[in-house]
Amino acid sequence: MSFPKNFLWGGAVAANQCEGEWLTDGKQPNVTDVMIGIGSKYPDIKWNEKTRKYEMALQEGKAYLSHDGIDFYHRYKDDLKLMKGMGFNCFRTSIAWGRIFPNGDEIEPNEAGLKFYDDMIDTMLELGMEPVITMSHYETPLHLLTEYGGWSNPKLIEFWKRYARTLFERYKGKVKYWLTFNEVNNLLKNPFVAGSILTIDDPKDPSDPIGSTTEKDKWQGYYNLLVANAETVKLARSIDKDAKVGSMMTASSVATYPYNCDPDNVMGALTAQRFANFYFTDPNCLGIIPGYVKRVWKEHDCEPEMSAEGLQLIKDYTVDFLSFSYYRSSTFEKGVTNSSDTGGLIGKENPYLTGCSPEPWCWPIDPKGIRYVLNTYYDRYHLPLFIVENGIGLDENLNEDGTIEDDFRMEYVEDHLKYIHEAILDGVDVMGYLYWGPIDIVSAGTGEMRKRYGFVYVDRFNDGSGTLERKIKQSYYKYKEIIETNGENLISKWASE
Ligand code: BGP
Repeated sequence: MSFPKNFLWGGAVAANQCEGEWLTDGKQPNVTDVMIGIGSKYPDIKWNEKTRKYEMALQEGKAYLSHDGIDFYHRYKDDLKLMKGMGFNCFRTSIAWGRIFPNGDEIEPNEAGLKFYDDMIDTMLELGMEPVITMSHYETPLHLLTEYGGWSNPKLIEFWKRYARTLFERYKGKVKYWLTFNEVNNLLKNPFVAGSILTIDDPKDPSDPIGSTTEKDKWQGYYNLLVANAETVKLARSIDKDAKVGSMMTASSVATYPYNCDPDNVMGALTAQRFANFYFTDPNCLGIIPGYVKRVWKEHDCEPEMSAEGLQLIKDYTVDFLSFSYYRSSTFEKGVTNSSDTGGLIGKENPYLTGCSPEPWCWPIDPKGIRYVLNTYYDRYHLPLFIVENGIGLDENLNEDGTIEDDFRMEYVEDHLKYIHEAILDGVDVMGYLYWGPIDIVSAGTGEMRKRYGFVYVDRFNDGSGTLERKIKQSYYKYKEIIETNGENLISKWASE
């Protein structure tokens, strides 16, 4: 059995990690713009630090490589041609909310920002690539945090609706696939990027009027984001009948395995899956707020303010499809706290997995986990599933002759496609596969350039130097062959193994 006929093959990036020109044509900072990156020029930030830090004001002498990105802002036409060169039939990027509503709370959109995306979307369509647009990829305008306290404030729902309406009206008939909030289920683990909500121990100015954020603020943000998601579906249906709206999750944590058959570990793994994933996917896909969430509200006295109208919206306007990122799996053992980063949860090391990405990132590699995720989601929701991120970050340098051999990357891709294919054989409706970072971009987790995902190399380094020249890696031709044959080359290879 083959990959489906109209399978969406392509790659995905995010505005804040590639565009640069972070304050051009009226744009104001978004939350990720104040996140400090890791760079060798900046000795106080260690290479092995895993997570970017942020300060509410920019710090002198610190690295913000994302402010210039890979200059996609000026080079997107050529970059998109390179993507088409691999045969992509779709391309995922985000619209930076702050280019359209710079502070988030304006009444009228910023025409210069819209114009920029008009051209970019038209370029994709001219090249025969379906645009897949993330409406907010960790890109809430910073002003909505400093002025309103982020998503804990219900006013953001109104601002969001204005933004969503603007996009749907402008790109009606052009953009068919919309993703609402990137990895929104990171809210509890990383409220700053996923919900522009500060937590109690976050660094901030003591005179900050927002004050400490409580559990209740997080859950209020949760409810507001659920309503905003439903409002988005409702708006899309009323404006563009052909548009499809999906929510977007980090799904690595669905593959949280019990460390062993100790019933506490089995239940613990389920609890981890619930509070890292299903607490968002159940309302987005089924229209219900699960009982285990309500139990937490009750026991910890943190029930958000809700309205009958909001709950009805959540019930009535569920998503058309579910999209997700998958990078790796994790384990649950009682007594071991699961931490997390952009790749998903981190638990006790799984002795059955042998590979991982290189130091200092060391993300375990588990291609079978993607079959588990696809089946788990499909059994639960029976909705089309869209893999919109999967890939591996490597520390790569050009050979003397200007080439890059990245067989390891292709092994990663092929192994994951093998288990995606298995899930398709299991009967799962898989819409497509988008490789994360098909061109080198700034890392979301560490803010560095050194962690390269691309099939296309970009000459830019952690100290900010580089010509920004693009160079094709060997994987480029291999991914092209997979797309050209709709995966048949791999299916024949697997059959002969
Ligand atoms: C996801 C994010 C992406 C991204 C990717 C890889 O969580 O949606 O923005 O960058 O992870 O993470 P990193 O860039 O930290 O390697």
